[in-house]
Parts: sequence; structure tokens; C-alpha cells
Amino acid sequence: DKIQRTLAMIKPDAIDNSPDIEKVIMDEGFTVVERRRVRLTRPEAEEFYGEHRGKSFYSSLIEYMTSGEVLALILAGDDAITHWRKVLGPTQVSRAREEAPESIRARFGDPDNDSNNAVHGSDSVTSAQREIKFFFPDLTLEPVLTGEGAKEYL
Ligand code: YYY
Ligand code: MG
Repeated sequence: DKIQRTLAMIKPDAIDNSPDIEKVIMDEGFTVVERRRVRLTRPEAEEFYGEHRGKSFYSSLIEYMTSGEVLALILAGDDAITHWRKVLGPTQVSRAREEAPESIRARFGDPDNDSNNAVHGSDSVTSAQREIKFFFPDLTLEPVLTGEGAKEYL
């Protein structure tokens, strides 16, 4: 029960489904703070997914992430980081279909391609801060009110 912000991204394979995905976002009670539709360059995609450099899927992931436009959204809400990860579902679409058939990845991802899983969500406060800054470098965000009544930049 802590107000947080997180970075959501609708990936190239799902951009045509963004109205349906945004409906899920609204129905789940998130507030969309900012939005930006952009085509990532190769260096930008490599920076965003820097933690996966060297992994077997890295080059196909970068290829895919630069194949079309993405829609980046800053979402705010109660426990937004965990809440959004739950709404996404498991990373692998085939697993998402088994374990979380209502999830966005199950509904909109490609079960035959592990990169094409429709959406991204920050996995921690640290990565949310980094990823929000990545897409919205000029944005000055007001502190959010935490459950303890303190103001924090989350
Ligand atoms: O955080 P999340 O997106 O759920 O998964 P990560 O393990 O961070 O991987 C990032 C991204 O890489 C994933 O969304 C799809 C892609 N990927 C892949 O193409 N092949 C894999 N075996 C694992 C991940
Ligand atoms: Mg991740």
C-alpha cells in the first residue's frame, strides 16, 4: 500500500493492440502520468536492455525492439511496480498462457517467440527510476506520498 511509479512499455508486436492494453491499464486502476511513442535506435535498445548483454537472446531481442515503434508509459498507483508485473504475467508467453491466461502477455504475446511478449514492466524501484529517466529524461516528477505519510521519489 505504497504509491509508486513504474515504466510500462508496449513492444513493437503489440503496438496495434495498444488501445486494448490501455483499457486493461485503466481497468486495473493505474494513472497514466506520461506517454511517449518512439522508435528505439539500436544504441538506445542496447542501453535499455544492457543487463542482458551477452545472453543468447540478446541480439534477437535488440533486433526485435528496434523493428517498430514502442509506446512508453509512466504508470502510477498503489504498489504499481508489483501490480503491473502481475498484470503482465510471466516472461514466457507459452508459460503465461498456462499459468496466467488473463495476463497481458498471455492475451497479446507470441507463444512461439520468447522476445515478442507484448509488454515490459520495471522489476524494482531502482529499475523503474532508471527506465523512467531513460524514456522521459527531461521530466521532473513530484514526490509521491507513501503509506507512511512521507514524501518519496519512487
Ligand atoms: O523482465 P521480463 O521482461 O519479464 O524478462 P527478462 O528476463 O528481464 O528479459 C527481458 C526480455 O528479453 C523479455 O521480456 C523477453 C526477452 N527474452 C527473450 O527474448 N528470450 C529469453 N529466453 C528471455 C527473455
Ligand atoms: Mg526484466
